[in-house]
Amino acid sequence: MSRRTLIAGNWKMNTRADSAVALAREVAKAVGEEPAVDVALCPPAVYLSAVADAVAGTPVGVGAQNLYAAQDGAYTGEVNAAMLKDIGCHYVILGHSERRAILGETDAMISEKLQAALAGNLVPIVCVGETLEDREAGNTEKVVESQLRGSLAGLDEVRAAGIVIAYEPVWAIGTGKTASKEQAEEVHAFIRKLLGEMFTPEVADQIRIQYGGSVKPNNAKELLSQPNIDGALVGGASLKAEDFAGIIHPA
Ligand code: G2H
Repeated sequence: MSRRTLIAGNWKMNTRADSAVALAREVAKAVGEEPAVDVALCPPAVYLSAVADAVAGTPVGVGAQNLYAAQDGAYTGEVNAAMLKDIGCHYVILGHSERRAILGETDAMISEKLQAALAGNLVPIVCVGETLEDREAGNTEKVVESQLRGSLAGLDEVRAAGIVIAYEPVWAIGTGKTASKEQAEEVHAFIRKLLGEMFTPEVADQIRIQYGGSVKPNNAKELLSQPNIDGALVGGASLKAEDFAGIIHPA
């Protein structure tokens, strides 16, 4: 099974209206008309519309960094899947470790968001990953398994095939420390095996598993060459078009 690589830029809480549009245009230009990989930009929610307009007609997709799992109603400050779809989103990042740690998102909340994303025809990018403490205690697989089983609870096989998983070891996020290609591949292979048990091996074979955590132009190629690494979720290096382009088209 050949899975198409997905490189997504998670801008987190960065950029302003003008710099977001300028960055999106620069990325679209660098990506070209027929990239060999799928590319997505995930700006802050307030700039999604402007970024979607800036990349309209190009192969660059747009994704949100979060959603709220309810339909319209009295949920002050929240944005739902239908609204994201309405303004041109194709993807949505769910359960990023920063939201888990800072905003208290639980696997149960992420599984509700996942159902809402799929019902709204968005492609969810579900993030999992262990802390340094978990890794040093030898609990990486246990933690990742528990996050995956919890976050994907209630998901059926048909829909599972279309989701994206992002493995992001928390100790490698924004720290400049990247998992080695061997460390990353080991966990990606474990995730694929687990997905095979949760769904079927055929479904697991279709699910794209991105790596995230200090991905840069100088380490992207070796990470992306691993058999179970199907893309990257890029934070810091997605904020400069040149660096992001260097990950999309590794030298
Ligand atoms: C991990 C990643 C993007 P960075 O959070 O999701 O960020 O590449 O800055 O480590």
